[in-house]
Amino acid sequence: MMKKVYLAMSADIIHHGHINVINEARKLGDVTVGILTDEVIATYKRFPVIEFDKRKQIVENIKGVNRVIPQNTLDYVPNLLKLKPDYVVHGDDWKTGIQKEVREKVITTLKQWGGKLVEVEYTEGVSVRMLDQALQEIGTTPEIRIKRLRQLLDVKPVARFMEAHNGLTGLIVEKLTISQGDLVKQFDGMWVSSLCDSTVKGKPDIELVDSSSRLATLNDILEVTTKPIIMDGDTGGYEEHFAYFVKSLERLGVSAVIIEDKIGLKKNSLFGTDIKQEQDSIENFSAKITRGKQSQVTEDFMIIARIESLILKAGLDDALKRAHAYIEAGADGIMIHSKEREPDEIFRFCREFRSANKDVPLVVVPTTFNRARESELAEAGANLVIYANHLLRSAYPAMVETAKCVLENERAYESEKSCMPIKDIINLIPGGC
Ligand code: SPV
Ligand code: MG
Repeated sequence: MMKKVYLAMSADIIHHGHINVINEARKLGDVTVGILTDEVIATYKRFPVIEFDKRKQIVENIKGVNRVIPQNTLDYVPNLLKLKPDYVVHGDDWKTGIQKEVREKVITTLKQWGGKLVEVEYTEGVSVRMLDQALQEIGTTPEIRIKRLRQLLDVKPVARFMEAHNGLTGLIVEKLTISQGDLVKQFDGMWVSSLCDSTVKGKPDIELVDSSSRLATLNDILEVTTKPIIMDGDTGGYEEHFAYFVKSLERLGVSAVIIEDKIGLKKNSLFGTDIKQEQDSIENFSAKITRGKQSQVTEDFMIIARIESLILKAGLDDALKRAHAYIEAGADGIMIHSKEREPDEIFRFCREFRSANKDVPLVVVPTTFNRARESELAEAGANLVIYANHLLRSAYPAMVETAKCVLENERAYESEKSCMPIKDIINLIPGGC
């Protein structure tokens, strides 16, 4: 009987290193390839360029591959237990680094039935990381980027967005990755906050920064990034103006706008009831959402309705009633906000909302209830977590400290220890020399 051989890959970018591994595998027997699902790739790497069904089709057509099955976890074990292969084949590049633990589990699992891990010499000169970087440099198009948010929400239990307020912070959110166990973690996209966009311009967060200026900020971020962007649209302004704004955002490739159900001079929600803030009527706000939806050109753009009932102490029932009304009016998602230190009211809203509505994406912004973990928010029913102001809030105190230090010492020498080296700043953005 032919020996059973298993190998796994994401197959998002295929190069001759993969073909080498498959060639070695077919010498050993009947080859099953496990293709990592979109969900796994999006969780441990970045959003796949090619979707699962297409990747499956490509690999099925490679010589030597007998069948393709999905691999639903980074961990091989569930598929190994199903297939009980005689051999697992992999490149020998996973002995160190983030895949080390995955490898060890493969070895111990195979031992149960006398199976063996066969490691093929790593093909020098190709690296998915290198190709990935090249892809990132090519950039993206508005059409591809705009869809990315809906795709993310489809495949990830909870998406993670960080604020960006200029090109540089956009680059941080775009590029920063950290390794933790099996996972490579990164942010899924950017939130263009009205608070941060106003504050960096030295202005209050009261819809004073006009839409041309907000779009200019967006453009700076769009120019140097590829991840999806969610725009903080404040109240959306007049219905008639909102309709134009939606079209502008779509044209640029922004994935979603979030508008909040307040009227009058908008104030930042985190003032809560300390100042006068007024919530819009359900009828008016619903009409604004409907108008926005009617004006959009693509199917992909999302209008997310932000509910201020908890901020304004109007209660959970009011928040839930509004959520259902806004969805009825066409909203593609709901954002629920709170300024409580404890996440209880947010959890309660999420659970109640989810029990009545299984599908509509739910966004939370844990600025004050910052002890709530992403996993807990997801478990309660949230799909998207936004860290709304953290890059700016951490940068400002650092800048003030440096400025103070120069004033105190009447020279810059003492401040150097808190500054990055000149060599690093001039090389930070490639292409400068
Ligand atoms: C923003 O980031 O501008 C927001 C979130 O709208 S909050 O500041 O909490 O209102
Ligand atoms: Mg805002």
